[in-house]
Amino acid sequence: MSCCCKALEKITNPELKAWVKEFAEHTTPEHIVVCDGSQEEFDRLAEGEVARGSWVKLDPVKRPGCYLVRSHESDVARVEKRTYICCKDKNNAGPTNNWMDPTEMRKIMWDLYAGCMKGRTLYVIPFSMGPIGSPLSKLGVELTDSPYVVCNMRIMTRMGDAALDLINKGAEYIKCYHSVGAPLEPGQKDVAWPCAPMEKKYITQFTDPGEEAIWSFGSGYGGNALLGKKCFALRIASVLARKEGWMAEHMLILKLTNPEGKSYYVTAAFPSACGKTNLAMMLPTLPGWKVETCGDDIAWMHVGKDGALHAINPENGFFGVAPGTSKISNPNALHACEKNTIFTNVVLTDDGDVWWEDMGVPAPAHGIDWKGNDCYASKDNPKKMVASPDGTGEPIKAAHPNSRFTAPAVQCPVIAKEWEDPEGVPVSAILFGGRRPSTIPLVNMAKDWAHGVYMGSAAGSEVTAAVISDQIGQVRRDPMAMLPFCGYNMADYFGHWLEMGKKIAADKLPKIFFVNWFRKDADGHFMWPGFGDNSRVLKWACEAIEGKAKTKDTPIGIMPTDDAIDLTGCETTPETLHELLTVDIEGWKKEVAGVKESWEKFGDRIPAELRAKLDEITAALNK
Ligand code: TSX
Ligand code: MN
Repeated sequence: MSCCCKALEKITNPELKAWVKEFAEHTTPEHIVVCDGSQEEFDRLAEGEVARGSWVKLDPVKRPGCYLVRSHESDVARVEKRTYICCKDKNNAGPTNNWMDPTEMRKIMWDLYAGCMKGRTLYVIPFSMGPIGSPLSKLGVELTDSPYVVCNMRIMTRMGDAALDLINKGAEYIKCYHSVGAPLEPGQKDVAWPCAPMEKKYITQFTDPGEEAIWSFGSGYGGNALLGKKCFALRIASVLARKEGWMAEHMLILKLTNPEGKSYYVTAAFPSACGKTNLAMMLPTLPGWKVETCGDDIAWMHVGKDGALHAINPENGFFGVAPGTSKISNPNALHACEKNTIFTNVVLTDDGDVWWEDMGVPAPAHGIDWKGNDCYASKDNPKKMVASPDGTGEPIKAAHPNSRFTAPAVQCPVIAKEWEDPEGVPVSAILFGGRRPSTIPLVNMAKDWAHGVYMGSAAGSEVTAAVISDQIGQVRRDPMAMLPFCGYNMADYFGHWLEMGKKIAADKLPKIFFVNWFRKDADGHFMWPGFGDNSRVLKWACEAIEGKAKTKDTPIGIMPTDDAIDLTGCETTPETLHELLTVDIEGWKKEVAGVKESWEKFGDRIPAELRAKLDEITAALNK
């Protein structure tokens, strides 16, 4: 790099320019590009990756504007072990986060960044989380040496000139540092997916007031590298939200409209593998009901002038798990990724299309699996692929279980017209949930806000295929589905939730529900059909919001009576529904004890008001 003045001329904010120059001088890239966010820029970068043999352009008729990318086999998911919250006081990170002293971490990572962009291009990505210019949006600038990151950020955020304009005019922004950590020596041939070994990977959030920043090194994948998403919109935003009096949550946002035409906005937080994206785009089986999507992963919520809680989706696209996405589970997601989509680690078919497990279409006769190897339709099981050309042998996972589609939100056929409303949508209901094969009923409404916060703190999923077999059947607690994403002490986060309940107008407090689509019977069969039939539960929730639902008061909350859930046209029998709505008192005593145990690591930092809720439920169960 000779002089970067020309490349940086679009940056008129002197502070931003100085920062980019400093990082460029330290990382020594060959070129610097300030990204404008245009389609031409996306096409140029994508075609560059195709030309060098890294990406594959998919069939322009079947998948216009789409690409397939295969990551390195070691770089396929978020790396929680390598994710740190860095603040002066370790207690502010809390017992659920990895912590390191900020000065120590800056030293380690600054050394790693030295010369790390040699032979590469430094891309400057200005972006907005949330609609450009919305009072609820936040700006960031990611510096990266990965064209994959640039192209994904263009889909997942509002990236480019409009965001840079705001920053040039002096708007605040979060500095996001990223490198794949794979410098190129002169003449050295690049690999398809550059990244660093695990022990050099770091995903770091600096969270002390005024020092909020993200430093990421060594990984090019998803949440490790697309820094607007988990690092900014959840970890950093949760810290800013507490400071500024709002909420940054791991929640979908949906718009539900009843047959009378009345709409409700619902947010929902579930641990991974509970089908959040599916619920966000659901096709209700109840006639006349409609679900439209505002977001599938993150909600930023503020108390509006009207006293109600307003939610915006800070993202611009979906970074969805591909396997399991089918015409049955989520036809709208399939439509969203028909064009202009980046597929990562799925199967490439011979006709230039993609395939993954449980896509709902038979496996292709031949394909290239996520590792780049040939794979073949299984003779025994047309839904699976095998490594052997004769179609025999054990099925393989031809698409990686964490393979993804990155698709623009506007391509979702049921995107709500309000999804980009700069004021956000007023939230009427908040759902928590998890995969709980026993004990937890189909639906249960909190008696008040604090009880709802208790419910959120108790969320989690039962461990199914744990490596450690003695964990099977245990609940892995994932409070508010924020365990990997809360940027500060989770006990303080519960306290912030309680505080927010006091800021929202009493008559506009969202009702809080705990749902469980995953109850199993003695034979291990799912008892609730789930998917579009979840609209039956949402219908009851709307009636409860209106104060018109048939309810029963129970020790654990307010539940539907057996006849309160509309089963018209549903395969579920009244007997099964009765079981799904029965409180298992003994099971619940164990459940509450489990929640209490999960709080132990927080010591006396758990808010007294929350402890009181647990004691209240315990007392009611023992009556
Ligand atoms: O996404 C799911 N949802 C929410 C949908 C709006 N899934 C998939 C979870 C993995 C990401 C579900 N799986 C749901 C659900 O409500 N419920 C279940 C469990 C289940 C699976 C299959 C059937 C019934 C329930 N039935 C048949 O396979 C025929
Ligand atoms: Mn998520």
